[in-house]
Amino acid sequence: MRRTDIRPAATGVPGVGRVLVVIPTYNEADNVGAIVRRVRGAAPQVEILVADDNSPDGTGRVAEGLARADGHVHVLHREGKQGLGAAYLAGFAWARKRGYDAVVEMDADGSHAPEDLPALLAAARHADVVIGSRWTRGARVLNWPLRRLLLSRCGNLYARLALGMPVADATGGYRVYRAGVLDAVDLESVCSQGYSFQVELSRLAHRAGARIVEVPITFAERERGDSKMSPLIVAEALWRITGWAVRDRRTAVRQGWQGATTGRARWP
Ligand SMILES: Nc1nc2c(ncn2[C@@H]2O[C@H](COP(=O)(O)OP(=O)(O)OP(=O)(O)O)[C@@H](O)[C@H]2O)c(=O)[nH]1
Ligand SMILES: [Mg+2]
Repeated sequence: MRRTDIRPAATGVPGVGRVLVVIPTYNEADNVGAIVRRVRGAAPQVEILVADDNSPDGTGRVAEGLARADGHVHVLHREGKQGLGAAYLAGFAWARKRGYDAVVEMDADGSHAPEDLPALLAAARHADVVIGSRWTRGARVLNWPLRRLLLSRCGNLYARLALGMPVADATGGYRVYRAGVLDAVDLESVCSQGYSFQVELSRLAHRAGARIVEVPITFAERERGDSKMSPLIVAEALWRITGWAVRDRRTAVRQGWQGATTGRARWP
């Protein structure tokens, strides 16, 4: 395949800078081409990194073809399936090493509409973290079975109450992180593998004093390929959120309530 565009995204996104959309993939060969094309169409200034965990269905090879044809597309080949959290951390490290000003998280399966990306990037001009939210006014969730709706609503309610974060969709995985917030939080301390990765990053950003805003999105159930969602992933989220809540309360008691509520830092 011929590379049609080898120019770097010189100007980036006004008010935000150079943006890298990280798309983690595991067995998404039927989806990766469409999502990359849609991102390129919706936000031509951004670059894309497909972070593939050596998918047995050949997603990595498909992504290589896309990268050969388009200089805005890159591929990170990882050795094997290590979970969503590990793939994102590797993508963040890749972006920080190359000096991107913002990193976007986006699923490969089409649930996160690239057409919503300009609205998220516009909000990022005045925020450190932008969450594409399924649970704020104006959002739509299409074709999700009742059990998934309930799981997401209950999971978010629990996360909000347990961790005291003013975030409606702390489990959502469609986000923009400005580089400053990624530098400010201790990414080395992140231990989540599945869904709880999103909650853990929300918590770390909130505790660092980040400005977090939520933008309503249209979220749609995947049409092709298999979900990697499992009871183990749900269980991990439950026990990690509970563990952080217990730890936060112990710390608050140790420091005294006053100190704990006024002690949040913000980087320069
Ligand atoms: N690199 C990598 N990507 C992963 C891994 N697990 C999931 N993904 C990707 O992460 C994204 C989200 O995974 P999904 O299976 O869609 O999970 P989900 O959206 O919670 O589940 P569904 O609602 O059923 O689609 C997709 O792009 C997956 O291919 C992993 O272990 N490694
Ligand atoms: Mg999905």
